[in-house]
Amino acid sequence: ATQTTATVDKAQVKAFKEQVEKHLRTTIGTSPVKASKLAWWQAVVATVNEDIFGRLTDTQQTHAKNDTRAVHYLSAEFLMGRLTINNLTNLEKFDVAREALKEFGLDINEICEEEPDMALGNGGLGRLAACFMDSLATCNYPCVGYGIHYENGLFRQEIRAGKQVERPDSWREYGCPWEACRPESVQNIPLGGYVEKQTAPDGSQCSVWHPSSMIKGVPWDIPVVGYRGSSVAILRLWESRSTEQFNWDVFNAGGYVDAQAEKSLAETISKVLYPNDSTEAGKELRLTQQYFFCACSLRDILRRYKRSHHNDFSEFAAKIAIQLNDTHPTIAIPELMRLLIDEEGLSYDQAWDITSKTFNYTNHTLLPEALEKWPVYIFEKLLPRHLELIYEINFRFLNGPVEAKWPGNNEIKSRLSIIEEGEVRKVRMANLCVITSEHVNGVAKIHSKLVKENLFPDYAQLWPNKFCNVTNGVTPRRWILSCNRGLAELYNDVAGKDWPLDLDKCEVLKKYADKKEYQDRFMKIKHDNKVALAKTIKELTGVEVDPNAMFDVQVKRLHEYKRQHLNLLYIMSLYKSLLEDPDQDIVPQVFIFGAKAAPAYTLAKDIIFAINAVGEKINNDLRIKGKLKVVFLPNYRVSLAEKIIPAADISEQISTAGYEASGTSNMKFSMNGALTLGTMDGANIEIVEQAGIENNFIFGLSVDEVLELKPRYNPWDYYNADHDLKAVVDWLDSDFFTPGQPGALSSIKTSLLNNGDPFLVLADFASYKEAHQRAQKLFKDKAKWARAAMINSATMGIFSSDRSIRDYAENIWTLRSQIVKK
Ligand code: 26W
Repeated sequence: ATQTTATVDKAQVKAFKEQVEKHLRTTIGTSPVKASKLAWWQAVVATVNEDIFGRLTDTQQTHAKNDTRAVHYLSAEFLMGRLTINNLTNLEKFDVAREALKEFGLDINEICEEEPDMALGNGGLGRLAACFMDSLATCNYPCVGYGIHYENGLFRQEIRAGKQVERPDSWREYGCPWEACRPESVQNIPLGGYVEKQTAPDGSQCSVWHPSSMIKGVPWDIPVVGYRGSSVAILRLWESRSTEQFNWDVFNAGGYVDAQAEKSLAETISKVLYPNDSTEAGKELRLTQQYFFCACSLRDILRRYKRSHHNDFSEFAAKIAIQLNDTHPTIAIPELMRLLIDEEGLSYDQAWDITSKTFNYTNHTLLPEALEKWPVYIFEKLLPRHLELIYEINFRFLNGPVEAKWPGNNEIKSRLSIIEEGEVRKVRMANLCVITSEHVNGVAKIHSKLVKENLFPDYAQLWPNKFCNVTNGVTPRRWILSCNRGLAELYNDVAGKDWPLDLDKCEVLKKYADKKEYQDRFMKIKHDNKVALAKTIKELTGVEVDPNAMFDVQVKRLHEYKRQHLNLLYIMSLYKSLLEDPDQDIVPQVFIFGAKAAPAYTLAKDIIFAINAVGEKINNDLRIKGKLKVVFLPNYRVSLAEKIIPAADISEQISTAGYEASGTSNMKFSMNGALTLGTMDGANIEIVEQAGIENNFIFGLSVDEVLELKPRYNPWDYYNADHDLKAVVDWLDSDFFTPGQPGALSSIKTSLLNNGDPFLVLADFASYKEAHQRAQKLFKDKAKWARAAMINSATMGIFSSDRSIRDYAENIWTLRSQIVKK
């Protein structure tokens, strides 16, 4: 966040100053002379909270009074990042706060650096949930976000000798001043034990669950402030604690001490976020986490519903919509069935009628290894009653709709079954979601098509209208207004001040895209952002980079399908050609990476090591005269993204076509005036539909071409046919980049040649190189580049998450926005 030139109301500054000083003394217990930066930050938050909590109460009272339908967004991840600048911005108090702190001799950006990121998510899916909360609040939709109050968020990444080292991230070690504990809404959640079959007097069978333990769920509320304070939504995160009767068996046997020791087990549940963003390890604790937060959330929803409807459940589906953010909260389905049948006394049919009208499911990935399947034996141990209900749902589905459509077809039945037969029988969570949900959506047009046609083709025949698309979006409040104040001011000038609420307004900038004055202003903003990033790069890595060079950025989780190694191979080939001809006239370039690897994903970690090793060599090679730099920024996270994205010239979006469901950083980069160098995958397709393919650098195989090539693909053909490619792949086997350690980078070569190059890196290499040449050529023409960058930024209106949320509200939730009364 940089300076704005807008004049600020003196009286407001004075009032803010007084509030901060008051909180510094009376809330934090210090004084302006001895306060640390952390204390100042805490006092600023306390000041902002005075505004927020009143609006929160207004919002909740309005919705309660009108008994409005609401959406409940269930997500195992919410990657909120920092909240201070965002909340100040949304309350339109940023400039006031900046001036007030300046009068204390403080720099607001420095003070706000004290805030730890709330990194309760892995990547795209978690950040999407956070953008959606911002849009739900801004668009005044009645909603609650439900998730887990992890004690440790995604690990902090350190780079030691080029390698990733994971460190715990205790984001609330010194308390989080935004959250409020709500002891009045604590829940008790049963777990384990066995199911007893009982025969009722009328001869019917019923099941009674005797759980073996009970866990306490403590809710922490984080207010989410809508833009211009329209409404304040709630993010409710559940923390697990032990109950006194945590383990009845042990307790009853007189095991007082043993039972105390077992306390830690209950408290383990919300301890740590699983750092995998693709492979599912099938860990018992992970299923327990999922069940724990879903069970707490459903009880919370039921409690609120019953406040106005008592035991009449006929209105339930009319009042409650639940969105499942991927399959992680699927267990909410049998849990709602169980609550309605076992606790509320409804019949199976009544419960199913309600449940199947309440849930919707968003799919975020086609990667087979990411589709959650839980071994039946884990269910038997932890959730025996839920397993019984899953069997019942499955039995009725297979013998009802499936038998009717495909009589006697056992092959189709085994494909559609919730249960996967095999040595270890498994529960397929995605199948349970599709069978139960009213709507199933993908997250970009191409992805939704693949979900329907390739992932669930049989279900699509059964229920063609169940499947739909909602293309992802990102909040322009955080991703332009808060993080790129220079660009925000430009938009204020050309589009008026309402563009953060209606991003389509930014399209007027297109009219100025040929005007030198505006091109210069646009590129000056970019340059200033690059100067600021260069400073950050120097601080974090010690590497000096020239802000006049082209900043080429790839920041995202490290995964083979995202192909950071394709980028690396290209850098090596560029370096090779510079060594061969150091005087060639190329645009100076800085390649910037940020990426965390799942701790057990060895090849991903090897790629991080390779980027650092190649970077080390290149950055210190005087022969190439600084024309090329490679930096790996450690610990990529939301707050770092806010510094990197506004400074990018090129946005690398180079996944194998068909593998990146949508991508969301691609949207943030374009909004901030970067040109996309990418494949026709995910939302890239829709981005170039808006901005023009001629204003970006598209390369590589298309989805159809990938599907066609894959079965007969042989990476050796490409390796043997392309001299340059062969040379750089072989370079990985030498000790050129890792002196004294030959073979330290060989695993990448092995995966590309001996393991069949599953993501077609070699097949796309030549095309990728050619796209880079186009980018270089355009970068030399400053006016043309500026024009393309401006058109990209100006045409991203549809990628506001407000549009996504309105799509959900209209097509999936049938939810109306509500005006909040003071
Ligand atoms: C191990 C369990 C697991 C599996 C998958 C954890 C997390 C996942 C996520 C689906 C990974 C993820 O974040 N997917 C991304 O979701 C974004 C938001 O829709 C999309 O933009 C990305 O393309 C997709 O990879």
